[in-house]
Amino acid sequence: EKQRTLLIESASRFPPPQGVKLSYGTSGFRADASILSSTVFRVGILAALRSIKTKSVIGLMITASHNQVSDNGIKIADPTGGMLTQDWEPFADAIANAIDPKDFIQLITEFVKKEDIPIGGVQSAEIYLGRDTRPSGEVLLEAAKQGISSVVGAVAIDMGILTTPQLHWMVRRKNMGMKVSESSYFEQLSNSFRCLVDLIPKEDTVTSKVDEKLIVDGANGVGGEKLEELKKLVDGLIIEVRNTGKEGEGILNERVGADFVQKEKVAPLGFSSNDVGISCASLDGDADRLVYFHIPSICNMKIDLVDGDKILSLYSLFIMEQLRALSKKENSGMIADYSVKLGVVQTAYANGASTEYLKQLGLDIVFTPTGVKYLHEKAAEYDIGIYFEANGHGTILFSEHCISWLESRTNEVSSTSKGSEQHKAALRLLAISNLINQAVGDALSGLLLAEAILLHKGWSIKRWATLYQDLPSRQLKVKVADRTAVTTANAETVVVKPSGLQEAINSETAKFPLGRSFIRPSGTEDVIRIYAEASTQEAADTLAESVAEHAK
Ligand code: NG1
Ligand code: ZN
Repeated sequence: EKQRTLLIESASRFPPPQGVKLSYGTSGFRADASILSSTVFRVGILAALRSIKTKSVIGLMITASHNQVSDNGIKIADPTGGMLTQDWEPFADAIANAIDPKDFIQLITEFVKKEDIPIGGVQSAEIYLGRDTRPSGEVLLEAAKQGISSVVGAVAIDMGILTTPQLHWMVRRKNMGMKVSESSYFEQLSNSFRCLVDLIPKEDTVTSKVDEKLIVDGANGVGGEKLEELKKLVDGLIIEVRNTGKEGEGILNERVGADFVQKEKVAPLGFSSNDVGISCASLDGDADRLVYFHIPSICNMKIDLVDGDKILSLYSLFIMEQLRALSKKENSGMIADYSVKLGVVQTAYANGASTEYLKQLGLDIVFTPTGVKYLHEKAAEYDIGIYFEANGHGTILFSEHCISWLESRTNEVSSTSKGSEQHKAALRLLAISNLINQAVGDALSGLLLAEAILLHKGWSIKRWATLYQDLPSRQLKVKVADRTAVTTANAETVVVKPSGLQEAINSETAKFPLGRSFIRPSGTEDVIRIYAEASTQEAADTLAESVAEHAK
């Protein structure tokens, strides 16, 4: 009863917006910040319930990633640091859209009963709150706190301004019983980076000139300022951060950031012809996406893009090399007694040339629908699962079994086999598992891993970019009244509804050599997205446009 009164009282301070329907989607709720207070308040309640139910710390991140600065959003980090379990998404949708306060209270009461959540019992709730640098973040943070404190026994802990992956990392680590702070995050990243660098064979002659420095576009968001912190702890890399979001540097995500760079294939603001030939990288607004690029010519600001697919390819190549070293018999007698199952997860947006390249490496490749939750889940089925979206969101997951096997490999070795190639390979894989974020894609840890591998291989970004040649591609979107009218199958590669549309796409695609095209409803915007690739840019453009005509 006390709980009921508390909820009614606090809910009355956050009336829901009229005439909008929100959906939890693949990245939580996102909308114009001005209409989000009630949603964030309600998600605060949900997070408290989730924390009581799972007897674990839950995370709430206030961010709208690469969206424009006037937008904001909220997403939930589950106990393992991953996305909210899909079975709770319908409840999230229901409470966010309940207009009548009575309906709202009833939804909660029913859900608590159905899920058997012991509110007011011995189990307390703890929620970590993080937010990006958006000005609307503070007001929304307050709404989240009020939502949390309207559940009896729930406590909100404000972790301050963070990247999305930092918050997920903290939730995961806390639930593993470890101490959590931002400095422990930076230490873990920089220590494991150093470990990888120390393991670079000294005798290897560097065949090509390694890039002297890396320029990083921080999208005028939270990632730039965090990278400034991290780089102080990292020896052996020269990193120049631009678009840090400091006064006068520019607007969040406006012609800057990983999303802009990957979609437009031009250099972000703040880069000029002085940067031709230099290795560059771009983060998105909450630093969970990373792409690399270099500007080949002073004539225009077109870039040679190293996207998520190519980052995935670099990681895969390096990990395969380590696994190969591990399975080699050496005099030490140490042999791999278990074969590590390595898998790669992509979506239909992966450039066809990347998939071809990975196949040639002999890798096991699987496709899932767009959305990190699908890729992550699939990657977790392997001993080592690498997933990336072309847009630069991805990470590498190591199974517990694989980690303990690697640990035993490194511990058991006799003094004679210390320093053997096998021993080093095991140490490298362990360092990667510590460096790369096991909760979600993380631009900062991803960047350090890419840099470590480039140093190891003595590769420049130009060498990396030539691993394979991307097929020309084009992405378009068309605004539609109801995006749910389109449904797809086979990891979004085939349209099921409306009927006849897939046949139309097939006949357009057949007109172009190496043609491939698909459409799907966006999970984050009211649009249908169109993707096309073909042997030339003109062909990809034409194909995308003609498919878009059919989608309208
Ligand atoms: P939607 O709007 O569903 O296409 C976009 C990205 C996803 C993912 C989500 C979450 C593309 C084509 N789509 O989803 O990959 O990152 O945002 O932020 O880049
Ligand atoms: Zn993001």
